[in-house]
Amino acid sequence: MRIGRAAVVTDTGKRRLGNEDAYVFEPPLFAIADGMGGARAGEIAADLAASALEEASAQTRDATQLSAIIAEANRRVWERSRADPATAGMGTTVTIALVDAPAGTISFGHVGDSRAYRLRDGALEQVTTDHSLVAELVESGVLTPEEAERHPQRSAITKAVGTEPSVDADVFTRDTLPGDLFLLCSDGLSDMLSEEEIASAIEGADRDPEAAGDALVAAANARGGEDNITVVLFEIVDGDAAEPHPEQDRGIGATTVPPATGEPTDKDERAEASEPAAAATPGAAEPEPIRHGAGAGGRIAALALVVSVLAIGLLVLYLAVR
Ligand SMILES: [Mn+2]
Repeated sequence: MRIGRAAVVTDTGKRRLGNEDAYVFEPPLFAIADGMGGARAGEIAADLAASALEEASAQTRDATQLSAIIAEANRRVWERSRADPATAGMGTTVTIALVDAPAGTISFGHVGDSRAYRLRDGALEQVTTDHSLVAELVESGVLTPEEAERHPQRSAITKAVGTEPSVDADVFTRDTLPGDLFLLCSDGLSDMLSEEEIASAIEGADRDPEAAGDALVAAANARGGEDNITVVLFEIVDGDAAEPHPEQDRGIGATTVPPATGEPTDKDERAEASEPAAAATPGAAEPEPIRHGAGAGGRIAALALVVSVLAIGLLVLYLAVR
């Protein structure tokens, strides 16, 4: 078993001025990061995290290392935000897929609401669990999955890389089979398209990762392109594991709205991000939902939703006791 064709496509979408998504394309390690924070902070957070993962990728070969490399990404984003008030509160999602072709397994490291999907025999299965407010409300029965898809707070996440001194990532390993196709994506894709639409776009491109990536981005933009869209696709095929050779490696800057400030999209420019030596002061703040790409307004609105849900819960409890 080995990695077959692979591709990455990232696009600003139709509403945002800049692209705050980043990715890592270092087979057998693939990752995406969807940054959040005011001004350019989200982009800085995503780029800091992606460059930490990229640097570690050559030495990362099994699931036991994924927590440590996410912790390092967290440390860099957190320390930068402590040192630079303009970036205070910034953070990023991280979703990593690490392929162990000889073992026939893929390990995932995950924080936030970017997603990993597996397409097998035409069926798309979400592999990761969103760390989001609406996912928690669905889990507790407050919202149906359909209500969650349309919920105004659907971008509020409950866990991020870089917003706290440490982060507790989901790390798990799944089996894989020849013929599986894996997709990592930011919420700019999964908010715009249903799972059925994602599956049919990939099948419609004959499961070619490059064509499928283009089709997915085009479909998300046709639906409104409300957020940055990043997709990484790779297939698992039969063959000699000693010869993994993904055939495509590219990022597309096909933006409908060009970045207004000439923000860097080249991965090499991540090197510009300095690493502050300032010591982190541990803050004991409760995790609070954070909206991608939005400032305090989204966070406050999300917090208000949490408070109102708690209030309803207390009311129900009160009535039940009476
Ligand atoms: Mn996003």
